[in-house]
Amino acid sequence: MKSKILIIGACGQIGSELTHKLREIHGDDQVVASDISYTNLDIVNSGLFEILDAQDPTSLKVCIEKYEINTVYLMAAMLSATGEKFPMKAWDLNMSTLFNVLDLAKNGQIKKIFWPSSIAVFGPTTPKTETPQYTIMEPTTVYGITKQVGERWCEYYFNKYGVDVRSIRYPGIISWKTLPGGGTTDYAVDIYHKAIANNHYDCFLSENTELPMMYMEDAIKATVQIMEAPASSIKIRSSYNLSAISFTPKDMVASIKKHLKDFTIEYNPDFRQEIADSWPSSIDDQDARKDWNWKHQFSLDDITDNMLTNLTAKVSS
Ligand code: AKB
Repeated sequence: MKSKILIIGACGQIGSELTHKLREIHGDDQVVASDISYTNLDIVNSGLFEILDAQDPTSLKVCIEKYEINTVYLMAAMLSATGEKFPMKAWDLNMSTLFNVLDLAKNGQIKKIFWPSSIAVFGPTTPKTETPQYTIMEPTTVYGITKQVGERWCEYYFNKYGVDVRSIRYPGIISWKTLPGGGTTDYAVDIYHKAIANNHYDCFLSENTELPMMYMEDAIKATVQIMEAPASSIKIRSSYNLSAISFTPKDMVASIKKHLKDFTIEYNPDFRQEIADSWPSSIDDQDARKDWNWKHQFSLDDITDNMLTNLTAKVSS
């Protein structure tokens, strides 16, 4: 089957880099990017683009039929920090878009779906280190609840209707091209921007808060890998644990100081500290490594090198 792809939420942090990667792999005419507004002109102007509100099932169906789409990457979501400010909006957005896509697949109009879950499915009662694939999951954020419920529905649609839906639990993702928005792990991107601009960062998490993180290139690699794997290798149809590295804000400071020795930081934890404290500090992802050969590449120092080099070049151009 030749993939004809729709990316929902293509202007966002992960959606935008995924769009470029999928266009590179499948060709520009095979990949339709979509979002609710023209927030990322690089994506809007670099190939097929549609304004699409995937909360509206009719608009979604029209778009799928117009381009004869058979594969959907549903990257639109309200993340953990913003979700706590707008709980019902987060619930509506995260759940309705998922149901709209799953139902089109149930009716045979879509053949394959990628839907991202998150480490936010875990909660304070989950084992904190090397969190296993199958464990206690009592998320305390609205975002985490939507991801946990979404996982159950993905598995249900696979078991009952044979829908080929694939998912990974992303950790915090670090990238320089597009800013993340509304997440608890966003500090790990912002710190590089502020290091270059001011040589100083006011951090909203405390210095020893350890969270699972990953560089964008690794996240895109995992996403492409799980979607390209034969259906028979995808043994988990809720969502796979996925891990690269774990670090604290203090570790980041040490890494940044190797390049900017006068860099300073101040810690002023806000409401996001409680969210971060409820999440694991490291993840056991042996199923992903075994089932579809997942392997990460970037260490914290690799990420720091890449972020500082690319952001500095971006600022000066
Ligand atoms: C967030 O911080 O909300 C996200 C996530 C871990 O899913 N980056």
